[in-house]
Parts: sequence; C-alpha cells; structure tokens
Amino acid sequence: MKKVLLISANRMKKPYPVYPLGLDYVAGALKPRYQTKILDMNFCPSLDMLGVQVREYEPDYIGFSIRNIDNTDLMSPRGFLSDYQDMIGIIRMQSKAPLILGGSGYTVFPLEFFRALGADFGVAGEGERLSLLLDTLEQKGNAASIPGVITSETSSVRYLPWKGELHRVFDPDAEYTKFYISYGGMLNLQTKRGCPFRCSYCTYPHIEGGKMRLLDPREVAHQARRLQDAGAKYIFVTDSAFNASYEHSLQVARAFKDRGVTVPWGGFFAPTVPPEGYFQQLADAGLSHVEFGTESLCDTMLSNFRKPFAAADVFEAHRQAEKAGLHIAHYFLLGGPDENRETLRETLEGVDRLNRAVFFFFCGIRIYPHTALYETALREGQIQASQNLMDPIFYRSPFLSGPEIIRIVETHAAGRINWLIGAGEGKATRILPRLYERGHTGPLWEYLIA
Ligand code: B12
Ligand code: SF4
Repeated sequence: MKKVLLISANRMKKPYPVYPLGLDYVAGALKPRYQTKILDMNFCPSLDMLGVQVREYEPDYIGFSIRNIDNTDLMSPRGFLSDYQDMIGIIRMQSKAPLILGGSGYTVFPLEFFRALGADFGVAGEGERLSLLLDTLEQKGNAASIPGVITSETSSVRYLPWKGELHRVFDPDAEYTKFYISYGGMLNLQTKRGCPFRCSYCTYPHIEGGKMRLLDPREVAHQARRLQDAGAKYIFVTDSAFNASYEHSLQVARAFKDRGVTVPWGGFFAPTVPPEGYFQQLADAGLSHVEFGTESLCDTMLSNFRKPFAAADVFEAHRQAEKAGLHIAHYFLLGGPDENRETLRETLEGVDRLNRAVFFFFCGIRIYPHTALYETALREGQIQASQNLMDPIFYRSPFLSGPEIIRIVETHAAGRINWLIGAGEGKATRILPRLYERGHTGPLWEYLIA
C-alpha cells in the first residue's frame, strides 16, 4: 500500500496551539486505500527531527498543510512563508516523493504558495480531493483536469465544494493528540461546512463554500464523545458561525446531551437574534464560551461590512447569552470602509453597554482576494490587480488612520483588562501560555472578564 505523510506545518502557539483537524479529514478520505501518518510541527521539536521523520517513513507522497499565512496583526505583523520554505528545504533533502500543498491558508493564495514553495501539486479547497489526485497520479492520469488541483500549468483555480462523504480519522493515542490534551486540553470538531453569509472582508465562504453542508448531529456527538473519552477538557467547534442554522445547532446540542458529552465547548457565533431560550438550551448541553463576530456597533459600518445583523441585534444576542450564564467575547474589526471618528465613537460607546464580556479589537482589516473588500480596495486604488497580497495589506479608511484608531481605542479602554487591542502579542497572549503551563484548560479569555 502506498504511504502518504501528512505534515501540519503550523507552529503558531498563540493564543494556543490548534489541533490539526483538517488532516484528520484528509486522512479519512485516503483510508483505507493509502497508509497515512500525520506529522504535527506543533509537536515536532526541531527541523532536524522533521528530516528524520520524513527519512524514516519513506513516503510515496507528502501532503503539506498550510493553515496560517501570517498572524494577521497590523501592529506586529509576522508572515510564515519563510518558515514553510525552511521546512520544505529539509523535506526535499530527505525525500523525492511528490509534495502536495493544501489547507485553509493555502486555499486563499494557491498559486502564490505553489510558486513560492516549489511544490509539485496543490489542492485548493477541501482536501478530500487529495484522494482523487493520488488515484489519478497512480493511474498516470491527467492531474491538471481535477477541479481545484494546481499543477505547474495552472493559471487560474476553480473548484466546487466537495460533494462526497466526509470521514474524520481521530487517533486518541497519537503523541500529538496527547500534546494538545496536556497543554490547554483543547480539541476541536466541525458540525458543518460553509457559511451562507457574505461579509465583505471574509474568506470563509471561499474556503469552505457559500452553502451550509450539515453533518449528522449524531455523528458529530459521537465525535465529541470520542474527544472527551480521549481526555479533551474543552472542545472548540470550528464552524464559521455555529448558529448559522439555529435548527441544526440545537440538534447538535441535543445529540451532545444524549451521547453524554459533558466537557465544556464553544465556538464562533453571529450575533443575530436567537429564538427565545436558544442559548439556555445550548448551555444546558455544555456550551460555555460564545465568541461573537460582532465587528462594529455602528449600523452604517455593519451594513458596509454586509453583516447579517444590526447593532440592536447584537445587544439582544448578548443579553440572551449573558442570561444563560455563558462566557462571552466580542470581536471587532475597526478601520473598514468609511470608518470615521463618529462611527468609531458609536462602536466604543456601544461596547461600554455590553456587560461581562471580553472584547478583542483588530485595528486594520487584512485584504483578501475573493472578497467584496478586495474590490473596494481595488476601486479606491489601495491595491493593484497585479499585487501579491500574501504580504499582508490592510485596508485603510480614508477618514481615520490605523495609529489614530489604536490611540482612540486605547484611550477609551483606559487600561481595562478585558479590552484587548491587536491580535498577536497583546495582553492575553502574554498571559495565556503561563496559565496553560500551570495546567489551566480551555480558551481562558474568561479570566479577563472584570
Ligand atoms: C476555527 C478557526 C480558528 C480557531 C481554532 C480553534 C481550534 N481549537 O481549532 C481560533 C480562534 C483559535 C483561530 C485562531 C487563529 N486563526 Co483561525 N480559523 C479558524 C477557521 C474558522 C476554521 C479552521 C478549521 O478548523 N477548519 C475545519 C477543518 C476541517 O478545515 P481545514 O483545516 O481548512 O482543512 C480542510 C482543507 O483546508 C484541506 N486541507 C487541510 N490541510 C490539508 C493538507 C493537504 C495536503 C491537502 C491536500 C488539503 C488540506 O482539507 C481539510 C478538509 O477538507 C479558519 C477559517 C476557515 N473557515 O477555514 C480560520 C483561519 C484558519 N484562521 C486564520 C488565522 C489568521 C488565525 C490566527 C493567526 C488569528 C490570530 N491572529 O490570532 C490564529 C492562529 C492560531 C494558531 N495557533 O494557529 C486564517 C489563516 C489564514 C491567514 N490569514 O493566515 C483563517 C483561514 C481565517 C482567515 N482569516 O482567512 N482560528
Ligand atoms: S464573517 Fe462570519 S458570518 Fe460573515 S461570511 Fe465570514 S464566517 Fe460567515
């Protein structure tokens, strides 16, 4: 049987190390026809060890998973391309196996990564398609004809969401699984793929598809139970927006209860108005943390962002989540199209009215291809069509500069510990590693709530 080594290249440990869920699905699509092994660089101690593992496994194919492009932090930007180049340099010294790229970050810049890393193939979008690529290569077929597969001849990338089955292979005994359990205790799962909304700056519908594909709630609960039995102390639901289907998310919660899932869990939510009692029902099924993608509390900005809610909805969603006793975080994106002193003031004064929560402020919005913000930035001459956006470019409001926004938010925050400004090196990311090392579990941002 041919052997496939699947390497998770992510080594970012902030805000905490993230279990390489995507590779469980890729391995699930390859089994039983291919033998697979997952090598997680979060757990691999050095580049030398990477070389040793590649040499010893003697793979026929190597899959290289690219999750993060950069830390998406305007205040202290850090790109990961050179890290990946170093890893691939070592891999190439130890193996002649075809190297295939994939992953969510890869999907945003498939041609750029392909060229910069000198890969043999790439798979944009869902990695289940790797099975088609390998079968085609085995049969000496034409790989370039598979939608989403990138070869040296590809000049534009087109693909549709994967219509076949989804299988996750989870190994509770793998060393890397034990690493996540011992450090923060967080494992993750998915209940659906795709997001039906079209927020102007967001890549998720491009990465996962613009239609929801719902997984069977009983199967999701079965997975959650396996994570719990393996020792998970917290489960992160990685869906773009867990409540994008109220009905399905409630079915998942009920299935969790039926299956005896007792570990706390959380995920991303859109602050749309939920049916009465929604958050209480989720809380009864173990939901403990709600992360709202709020972005602004000014209706003009929310409509500029094409968000599926207005500021009043955010307050109502917050009220219900608070009533259910949940830990709440709101994420804000400042500096979008038409942001000015007035819109910013409205948002900050709105934040003052949200009780008992943590607020993450991202100042400056990363411009990604395949988004409406990209078109706006192009029209406004902030970027050129030929520009390589892998080197992060942040949208600039013509009315308010990035440093000005940061200054206004910092002044308004007046040192409040639950106001976190900037992504990468902020207060939380300095505090959290220490808490994990002392054995605390979960996302832990709730410790910042005053
Ligand atoms: C959930 C999530 C988080 C959670 C993760 C929690 C957890 N414990 O899992 C949290 C909030 C912690 C988080 C943090 C960050 N995140 Co995040 N996150 C996501 C999200 C929404 C889903 C990722 C996921 O798990 N998907 C589910 C799995 C099943 O899918 P997948 O991994 O993509 O794998 C599939 C395919 O990609 C492919 N595939 C994967 N690997 C491979 C390999 C091969 C060879 C092949 C062929 C295919 C393949 O097949 C898989 C199955 O179909 C994505 C956006 C998105 N919708 O994808 C952003 C995303 C991955 N995050 C992103 C970023 C930037 C970050 C942060 C750096 C933000 C920050 N500044 O703090 C941090 C980094 C954290 C870290 N330590 O790495 C970016 C990465 C791109 C970029 N700009 O760099 C994304 C893409 C969002 C975006 N802005 O576009 N994130
Ligand atoms: S921001 Fe959230 S709700 Fe909007 S398109 Fe992206 S994932 Fe969907």
